[in-house]
Amino acid sequence: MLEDTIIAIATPPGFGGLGIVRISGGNAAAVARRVFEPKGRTGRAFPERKPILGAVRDPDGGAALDEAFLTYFKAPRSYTREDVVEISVHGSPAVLEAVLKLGTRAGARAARPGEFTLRAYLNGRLDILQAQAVDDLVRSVSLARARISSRQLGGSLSRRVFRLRDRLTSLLSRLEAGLEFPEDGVRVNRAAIRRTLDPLVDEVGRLAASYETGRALAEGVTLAIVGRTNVGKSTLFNALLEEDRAIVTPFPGTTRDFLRERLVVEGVAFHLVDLAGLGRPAHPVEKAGMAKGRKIAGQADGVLIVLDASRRISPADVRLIRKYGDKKSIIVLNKCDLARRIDGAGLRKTAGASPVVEVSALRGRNIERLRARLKPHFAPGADKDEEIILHARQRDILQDVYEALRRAGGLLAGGHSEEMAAEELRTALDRVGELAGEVRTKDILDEIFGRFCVGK
Ligand SMILES: Nc1nc2c(ncn2[C@@H]2O[C@H](COP(=O)(O)OP(=O)(O)O)[C@@H](O)[C@H]2O)c(=O)[nH]1
Ligand SMILES: [Mg+2]
Repeated sequence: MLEDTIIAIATPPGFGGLGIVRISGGNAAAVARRVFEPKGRTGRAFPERKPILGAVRDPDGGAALDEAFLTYFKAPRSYTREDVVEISVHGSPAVLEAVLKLGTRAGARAARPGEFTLRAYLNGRLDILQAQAVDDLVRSVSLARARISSRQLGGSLSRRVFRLRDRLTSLLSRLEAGLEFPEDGVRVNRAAIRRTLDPLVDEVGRLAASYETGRALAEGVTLAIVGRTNVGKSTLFNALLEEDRAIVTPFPGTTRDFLRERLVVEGVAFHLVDLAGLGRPAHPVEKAGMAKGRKIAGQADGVLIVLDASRRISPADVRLIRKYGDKKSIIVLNKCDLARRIDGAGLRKTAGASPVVEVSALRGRNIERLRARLKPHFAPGADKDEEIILHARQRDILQDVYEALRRAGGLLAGGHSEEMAAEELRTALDRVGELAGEVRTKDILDEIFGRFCVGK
C-alpha cells in the first residue's frame, strides 16, 4: 500500500484563486516531471522546499494548460515522510482535474480520503491523536476549536496520554513486584500506591469531563431563558443579542412560543432560547407554549433563570430554581434599576452553587458582565489553555480508564487482594494504549481516516 505514489487535489472543490495538487510516494518527482515543465531549467533536479515557476503540460503534446509553481519536499522532510510534490495552479476545477488526470497517466494513483495523513501516521510522522487533530483542524468552524486542534496536532494531548501510560506502567510494576516476589520480602506499600493513583484518577476524570466543553465548542451551547411571565426574559434576550428580536410588552404572556437565536461570545456559539413564561397560563395558546418551553428547557445545556428584583421572591421562583438546580445555571436578577424588594440573602441560600448576576435588561446595565460569564460558566476550560477532548471515542475510553482506576483505588483501600487491583490497572493500560494508537485495529483506522477529505 505504501509502495505506490498517490495524487489528489488538496484544495476544496469549486473555483478559487489557487488550487493545489499534491503527490506523495517514491515516484512523486518522476510523476511531476512528466506533467510540469520548469521554466528555463529543463533536466535539472527540483530544488528542495523552494517553489519554482513553470507550466503544466500534457507530455504527449499540446499547449500549456496553466502557469504553475512546483514545490518539492524530499523524504523524510515532508508531510508524509515520503517524497512529496505540490503543484500550485490557478483554481479552476477543469485545470485541477486535468493535472490530476495527467498525474495518474504518469503513474500515480488517485488517493483515497485521508490517505496522505494515513501515510504520515504509518511512517511515524504523526501519532493517532495528532492525525485526528489534522482532521479536526481542517473541519473547525470556530477559532476556539481550531486552537485546540492545532495544539493537539503539536502533540499536547499525545504527551498527556503517553505520560499517563508511563505512570500507569510504573504503578503496575510496583504492584506486581510485591505479588511476584513475596518471599523476597518485597511488600506492596498500599498507601504509597494510592498516593500516586488518586491524583491520576482525578486527572483522567477531568480530561474525560472536558469533552462537554469540546462538544459545546463544536455544536454550541443551548441556553434557555426561563422565569415567570413579565420578569423581563424577552428584554434580556434582546439585550444579549443587541437587537430587538423578541416582542416585549408590559402584558404578561406576550411570548407564547419560543425564539432561538445564535450569540457568539469569544469564539463560542450559544443558542439562546427565549421561552414563554413558566407561570400560570391565561390563555390556551400560552399553555401550549409553556409545555413546549418546559421541554426545551429540560433539554438545554444550561439555563438563565430570570427573577424580578423589584418583587419579592415567590414560591414559583423558588420552584424554578430548584427545578433547574441540577443543570448549569446562572440566576439573573433583572430590573435592578427599580426599587429593590427581593431578599438577597434568602436568594443566595436558594441559589446554591449558581452565580447571581444583577442586571437591568431594559437599561442595558451589567449585560456585558453577564455575557462575560457565559463562556467560563457554560464552556469551562475553553478560555484557558486546558486540554480539551473533542471526540466521543476519546471520552468513552477515558471514562473507562477512569472507572478502572477508581475500582483499583477502591480495592486497595478496601483491603482486597492486590492481584485484583493490578487487574484493573491492566485494563486501564490497555485502554490507554488504544487511545494512544498503540493498538492498531482496522476499525479505529477506518473511523479516523475514513471520514477525511481527499487531499489531507
Ligand atoms: N424597569 C425595568 N423594566 C423591565 C426590565 N426588563 C424588562 N422590563 C419590562 O418588563 C415588562 C416585561 O418584559 P418582557 O421582556 O416582555 O418579560 P417576559 O414576559 O419575561 O418576556 C416590559 O414592560 C419590560 O419593558 C428592566 O430591567 N427594568
Ligand atoms: Mg417574553
